[in-house]
Amino acid sequence: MPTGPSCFLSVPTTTALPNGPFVNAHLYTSRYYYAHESAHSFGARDEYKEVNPRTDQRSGYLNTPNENAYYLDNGITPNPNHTPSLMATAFNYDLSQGAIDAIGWRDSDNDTIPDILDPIPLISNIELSPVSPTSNLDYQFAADLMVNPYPSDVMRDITITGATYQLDSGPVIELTPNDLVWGGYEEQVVINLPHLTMGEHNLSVQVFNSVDNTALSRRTSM
Ligand SMILES: [Ca+2]
Ligand SMILES: [Ca+2]
Ligand SMILES: [Ca+2]
Repeated sequence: MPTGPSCFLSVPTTTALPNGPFVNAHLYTSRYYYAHESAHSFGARDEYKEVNPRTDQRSGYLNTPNENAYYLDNGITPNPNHTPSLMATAFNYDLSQGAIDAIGWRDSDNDTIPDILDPIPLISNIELSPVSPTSNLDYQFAADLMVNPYPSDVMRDITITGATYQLDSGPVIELTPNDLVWGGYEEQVVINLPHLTMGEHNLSVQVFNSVDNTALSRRTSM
């Protein structure tokens, strides 16, 4: 609630839980306050002076900064770019860019899928190691494949749907996850690469997620 006395002193009050699901309002509350509090329900933060908002405060599924906060990161200097907005100014319905980002209305790659539904998967912990100390040309690799949710647990329905690897210029081979079933938030793979020739080898691992985004990771070694 962006003006006058604090939310908790004015009557009737309107409040909302950050990221929802509830808005507390009164039958005769202005539609402006419903809009303001609803934005909180979707992750937007207050931007008005009285609650000392700072531009370094992050929120929403995309964990984006409160760009239109009244104060800069230090909490003392007024933000020169601060403008009237839904989250700052009573009866103003303009969403600042900070609020738009927090709500998730951002499409960084312009493919019409908003960022919150369009993350790139991650490949981590690719390890190449001899199968045993006595078989130094028999290698195996292991990798962790995971969805890349922005730092929030609000939405977790994007999954890993598959992965491939390619050794040097050989064929692209589909991987099977250790638990045999794709479709988790995280999957692990371990593949044996027996009887490699001496010298340098290139290993590529590609992973796919359920929104058709892929990540490719290359490793040269051995
Ligand atoms: Ca997109
Ligand atoms: Ca995309
Ligand atoms: Ca699995």
